[in-house]
Amino acid sequence: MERLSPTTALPAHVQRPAYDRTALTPGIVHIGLGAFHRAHQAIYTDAALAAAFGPWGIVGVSLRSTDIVQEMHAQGGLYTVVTRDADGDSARVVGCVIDTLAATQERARLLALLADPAIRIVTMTVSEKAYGINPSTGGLDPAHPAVAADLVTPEAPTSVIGFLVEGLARRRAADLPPFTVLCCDNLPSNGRLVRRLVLDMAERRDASLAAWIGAKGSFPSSMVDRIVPAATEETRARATALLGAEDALALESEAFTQWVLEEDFVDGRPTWEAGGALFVADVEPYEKMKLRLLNGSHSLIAYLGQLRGLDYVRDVMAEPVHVARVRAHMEAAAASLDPLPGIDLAAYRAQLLARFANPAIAHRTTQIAMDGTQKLPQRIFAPAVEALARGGDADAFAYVTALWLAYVRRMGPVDDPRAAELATAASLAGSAPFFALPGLFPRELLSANGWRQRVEAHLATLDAAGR
Ligand code: CS2
Repeated sequence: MERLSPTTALPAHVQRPAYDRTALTPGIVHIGLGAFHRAHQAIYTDAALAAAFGPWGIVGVSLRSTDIVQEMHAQGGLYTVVTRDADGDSARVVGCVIDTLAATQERARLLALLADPAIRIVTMTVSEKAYGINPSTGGLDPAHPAVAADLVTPEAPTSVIGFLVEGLARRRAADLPPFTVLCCDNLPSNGRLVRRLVLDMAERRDASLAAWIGAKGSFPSSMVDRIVPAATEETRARATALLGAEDALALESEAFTQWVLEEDFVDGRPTWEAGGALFVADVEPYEKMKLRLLNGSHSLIAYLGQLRGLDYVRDVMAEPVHVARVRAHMEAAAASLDPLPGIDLAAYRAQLLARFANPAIAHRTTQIAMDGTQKLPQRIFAPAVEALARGGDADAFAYVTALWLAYVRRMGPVDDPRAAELATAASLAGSAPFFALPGLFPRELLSANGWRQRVEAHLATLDAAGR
């Protein structure tokens, strides 16, 4: 069968780029070419280009893998997103990723692009662990392997922050304005966080560079949301059936999508609102809502599922006793939030329950369970601290923590950048070795009256149940 390419004659029911792709020139570098970016930001960009065409083609960068780059080249940058919900499947071919490159093989080309005045925005989805955050300080961790390497040879970067800093240094040297740095990962105040990391690395090489970035740079925060499971053979088979052509890069996603951004761009942006993006003055309340209600519940579901042998989120949601747990968690998470004008939290929560239960979406609990040390601080520990400060018992958060510890103990070694430390902690008796891991648990939780005991009590119940 034919492979999807720009010359494929697509069936009428397949949505396709509604603009002249051959006239599109690069304006955005995106770092992290995973499924999420391709089913989220790229779709907003396609919608923006259809509504108001402009020089906003995306150059997609893969930091580590080279396979995705080869596949993208083979399909002329095109790929399909199949949206799956109760109304059935629909396919959309996305066209705005006009070039791709592998950072490990084409570092010089990437650095040249970052210094090209045509590139006005650099976006990223590289996952929580790639930023090199020191959990104790919230600043840059100079011991993170890629960060450590970049501090020695900043002109030959390997880390995402290293590329941003070297790119900005080259622009300053060329007397160009900086590019806007737009983080699209599930981190709290993600713009401010990345700004701090960039300034931290810049400061270590040249204080005047840090001052320039501090004065001229912009780092809007953004909240991103769409459930996009890792693609499988079935995903590709479904896309092939809809397209009548083979697509090695096909993805599937739920219909729901949300993007909330701060309006703070140095030098313009695509009209992403055409795809439904919301521009607001302060993204933080939206981020908190999403991290605590969606992602926090997701972590609960993932560890419950892992301990009970349930492979998919929808399997966990098929059991009323687990749904009751999810509801109780959402109740506690919602109580940790300030009211958000215009947002009906009860409706948001009801919608989340339906999204998690979507029978057409096969979202693996293993995928969400990974990297717990990078995810739980903002999803579980931060709301726990605030709940305690408001006089609550933060028991719901103690429960998820216990599930995670039970998961690490029983299913280890787990997929986590701190896997070795977790394995050591798991080999020792009790939960104390976990609580002693540097920078993981906020001090307020460790010193809170009775919270650790709650975790231990839940853990004892889980151990007694043997599952
Ligand atoms: C998930 C997220 O893998 C995870 O940790 O919680 O990827 C989640 O699916 C997205 O944030 C949804 O927007």
